[in-house]
Amino acid sequence: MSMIDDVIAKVKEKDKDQPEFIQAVEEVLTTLKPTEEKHPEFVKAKIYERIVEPERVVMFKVVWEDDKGEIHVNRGYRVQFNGAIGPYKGGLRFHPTVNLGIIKFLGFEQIFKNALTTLPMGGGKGGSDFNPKGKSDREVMRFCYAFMQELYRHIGPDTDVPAGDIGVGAREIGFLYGMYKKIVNEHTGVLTGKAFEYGGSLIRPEATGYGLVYFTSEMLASEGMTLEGKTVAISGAGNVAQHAAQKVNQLGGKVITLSDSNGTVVDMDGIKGEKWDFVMELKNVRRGRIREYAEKYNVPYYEGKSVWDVIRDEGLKVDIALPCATQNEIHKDHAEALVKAGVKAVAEGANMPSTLEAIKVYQENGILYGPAKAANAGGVAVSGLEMSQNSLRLQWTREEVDNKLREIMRKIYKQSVEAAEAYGKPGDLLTGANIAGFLKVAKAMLAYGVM
Ligand code: NDP
Ligand code: 2IT
Repeated sequence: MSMIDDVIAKVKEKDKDQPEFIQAVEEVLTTLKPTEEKHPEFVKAKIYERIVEPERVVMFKVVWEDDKGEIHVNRGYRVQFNGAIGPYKGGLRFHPTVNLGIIKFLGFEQIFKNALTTLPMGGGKGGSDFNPKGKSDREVMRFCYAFMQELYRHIGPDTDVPAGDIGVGAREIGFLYGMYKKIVNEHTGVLTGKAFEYGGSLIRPEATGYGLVYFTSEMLASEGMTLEGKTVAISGAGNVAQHAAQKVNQLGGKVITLSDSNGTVVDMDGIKGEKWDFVMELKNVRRGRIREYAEKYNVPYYEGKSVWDVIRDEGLKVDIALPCATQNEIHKDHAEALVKAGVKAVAEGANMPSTLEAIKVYQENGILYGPAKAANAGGVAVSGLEMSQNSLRLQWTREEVDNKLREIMRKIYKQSVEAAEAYGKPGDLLTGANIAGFLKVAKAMLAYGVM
């Protein structure tokens, strides 16, 4: 058994009630095997064993009152996973499925993703099992206030800088930042994803989706292809899916699907122009269900099915798949259906949307595969640029930020390709991204000695 297998076995034993965390550790560490031989110094310093243990886990209760005066108790989390290369950085997720294992998987992935961005950010993640769905704006406000009344003591612009994720967007960041500012009496870059008016960065709302599509373009270019004329399946209908769709449209592709947790719409004419505007209003203003799109435009709606179920069951032809909803949405049978559908590239907007078995199917069938921590790093990259702008006390133009984002996505792709080659896995972007991110963090950890 290799040392890495031993570390994985220990995590499986110690954290056996955290399946998503185990999956993320297995995915990353398995691909790090080629570094064992080249870096005996990492082995000796037990870097592999140290990196799977969070530096700090904060769990707290959040008590709030709904509009009827009823009291609710939720659980809050912040996992400060690894601060070797910069302040902890990563989003907050509000979703009923949130538990410690999910936050740890997200925080662990974030370490390597943030290192890949080339910016100085450590890895962290947080959130709550609070369900914003169906809550009034005032209820969400009271929850965010209560959440920040505890979180504020654990974060800071040079300590830990949270942002959004599922269920946390511009509205929630506004409430959270407002309460932080009130308690601490400081205007600082303690959260990213802020609105432009109070210190946010232009392009941050678009950054994850745009970055995903820039990364996809880099992958396609390696085989002489572009997005022009390609049929694209996108899952989700939230922040990442919306802006991925917008950028695909701008680059001449055709987006034929969107989904939410209730079902999937298929529009073979493409979700663009006024139809895309409708989705933005539906999801960001009215907070409605994607079914309404099918009703308005008279296109098929598949209740209870994911995009990948629909592709499998209806035999749709698709060139590119961009999963942008949640973890483990693509299983082995879905991946096999994507092969049958003629898919050339899968790039992950969501975090860990493909199971380990699905990834194997992509790899065995020569599908171009852009793993989440490389492909969706545009969001946190622009968060890093928001931190820079806050420190400089100025705000860059859309063009400046978009150009920097494009350049960062190019660098992430290049680092991943080069590391894959250097460690004997040419063309394997998963191995390349994991190794490139790991090396930076491992070297920093080594420099600090034994701690
Ligand atoms: P949003 O909350 O804006 O949207 C999430 C979308 O995914 C919604 O359409 C939601 O449907 C759907 N969804 C969420 N959970 C589930 C589920 N369990 N089953 C089925 N559908 C689900 O979140 P984001 O767009 O910000 O995040 C999407 C993914 O991208 C996540 O994996 C996130 O971690 C990742 N990501 C986000 C970044 C960001 O900057 N926001 C950066 C990098 C990655 P419904 O409304 O019905 O719940
Ligand atoms: O998963 C992610 O990278 C995010 N949710 C964005 C994190 C951030 O700090 O912008």
